[in-house]
Amino acid sequence: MNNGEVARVFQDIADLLELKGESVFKIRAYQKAVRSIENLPVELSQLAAEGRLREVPGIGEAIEKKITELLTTGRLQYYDDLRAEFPEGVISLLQVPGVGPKTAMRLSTELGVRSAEDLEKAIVEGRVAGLFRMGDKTAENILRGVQSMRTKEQRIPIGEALPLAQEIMAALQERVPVRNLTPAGSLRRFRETIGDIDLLGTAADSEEVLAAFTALPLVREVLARGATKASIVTRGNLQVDLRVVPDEEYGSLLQYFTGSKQHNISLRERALRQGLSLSEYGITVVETGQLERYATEEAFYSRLGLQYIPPELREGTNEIALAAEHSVPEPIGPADVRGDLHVHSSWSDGRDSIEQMARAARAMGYQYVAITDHSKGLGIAHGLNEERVQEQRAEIRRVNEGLQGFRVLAGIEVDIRADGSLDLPDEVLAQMDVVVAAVHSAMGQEREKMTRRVIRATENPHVDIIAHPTGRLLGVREAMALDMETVFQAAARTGTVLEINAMPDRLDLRDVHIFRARELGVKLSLGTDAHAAEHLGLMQFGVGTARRGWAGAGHILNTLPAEALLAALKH
Ligand code: DGT
Ligand code: CA
Ligand code: CA
Repeated sequence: MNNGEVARVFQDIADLLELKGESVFKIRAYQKAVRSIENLPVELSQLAAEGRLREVPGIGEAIEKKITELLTTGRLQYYDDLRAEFPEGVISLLQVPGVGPKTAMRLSTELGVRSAEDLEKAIVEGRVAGLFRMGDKTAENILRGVQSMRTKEQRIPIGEALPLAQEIMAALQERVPVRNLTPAGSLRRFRETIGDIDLLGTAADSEEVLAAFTALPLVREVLARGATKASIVTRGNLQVDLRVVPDEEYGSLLQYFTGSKQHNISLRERALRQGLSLSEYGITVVETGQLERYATEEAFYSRLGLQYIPPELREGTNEIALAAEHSVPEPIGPADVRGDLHVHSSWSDGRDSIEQMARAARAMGYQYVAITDHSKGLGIAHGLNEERVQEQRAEIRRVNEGLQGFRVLAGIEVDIRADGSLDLPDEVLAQMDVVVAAVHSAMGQEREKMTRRVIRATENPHVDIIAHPTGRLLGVREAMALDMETVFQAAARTGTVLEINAMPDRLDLRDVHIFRARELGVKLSLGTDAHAAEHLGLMQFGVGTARRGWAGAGHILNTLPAEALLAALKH
């Protein structure tokens, strides 16, 4: 069983305990374990083998036992017994927004509903409305929940969601006067995949904005439209929610709908201890019932005695405790990046010339760019052999002469062969400004072999950076079997930099890896892996991911000026 499967089991257990009406305390313990496991950069099986499960926050003796049983037998007696107490499918009903434990039990026992599809059918046939005193309205809410769940089932990569959100915002701005239009939800937090797009804005006339929104050409279906919010489904089958309020309420609204849900729950618990209650409308003083509205998030957090928390950090780990001590770390921002360290040209499989890539990088405000074309082993990518590397270096010298205040670094993306040796001789690598090494073949090797292979590459004195270290492609290819903890240790020991690849289908290292690598003192870099000039702008996805890993400018090598960067590399 992998971590995701184990987390799933504990999530089910938490849900079933909720159905059973067990103590919040007990339920929380499982939820905490779920979050902890989901964010774990190492496989549980590995920790179990090393007897280190208890080091994971949220894993105590009881949960350790259950994990061990799951890992060794693939089953859990406690889970099976618990499930047997409830009708089949009742857990899946709990996943539907708007369906709580009581409703789920009634739907299941009284109507025999077993799944979200069953539920939708029962609503349409009017059977659900008959079940509740509130009648139609409750059924309608649940139906919306089922529909929103259906579109959310396929999460889309942020690389698709962000441009779509930008397109919608631009179209809206063309049509109606709307201010402060911005993404909220997982998109603002820069999660790698997005369930639905949440947009917020302010306007004097919110109805006018919502009318324009629901009439946009890309709308396939309008799910709901009220005075301050509307939900649509796009032709691409993605749900988009828009909320529009007056300026004075913007901060409260933005805070609430940025989430994450877990962050908001923790925040609400803290507020309650201060006699305050939180909602999308603002902060209510419980004693007096007085509602305070907030125009900015800064003012909102400040009212709770907290430092402002950047959206990418709002995942409900320990950001609130740090904000209370005013010690939330300052994450890296887009303006901190001074150059791109992973860029291809038409010398291998890129589209544009070295000069075109350099000029585009300079236009972005960068001070340098590393041209890192593939090495010869990658035949399909027209990888460079020894002679072409020399010719390319001459071309880079020529381009540099024509560019003032900007530097093209002579790099290479050298292939790490199946045995961990490199595809170009050390003498050639020694001449380069930047050597990026990466695995492109035999990606199915078993864990130990793959780990040894990558570590061998880090031990090469010329290898500065390991690119896209895990090789995963979002929704296409799983990460290679790698013992990341050992890779991080090797990188720290050898002074090898690990890349945060900014291509939105890679985002590799990913957020939790960045977090752990940083803790172990690993140096990191950002690279877009651009194969054309317009890809240089993908850096924003790398920066967002770095922020989710709590990386500051000081953790990322290419926030340094060129000379300092070269001095910080291995050779
Ligand atoms: P997604 O859409 O699955 O990628 O993730 P989010 O985080 O965008 O979630 P979404 O769209 O369901 O809701 C947007 C935000 O609204 C969420 O991050 C926090 C807030 N929110 C939603 N449901 C709840 C809730 O039940 N309680 C609280 N406190 N906040 C919620
Ligand atoms: Ca969302
Ligand atoms: Ca939403």
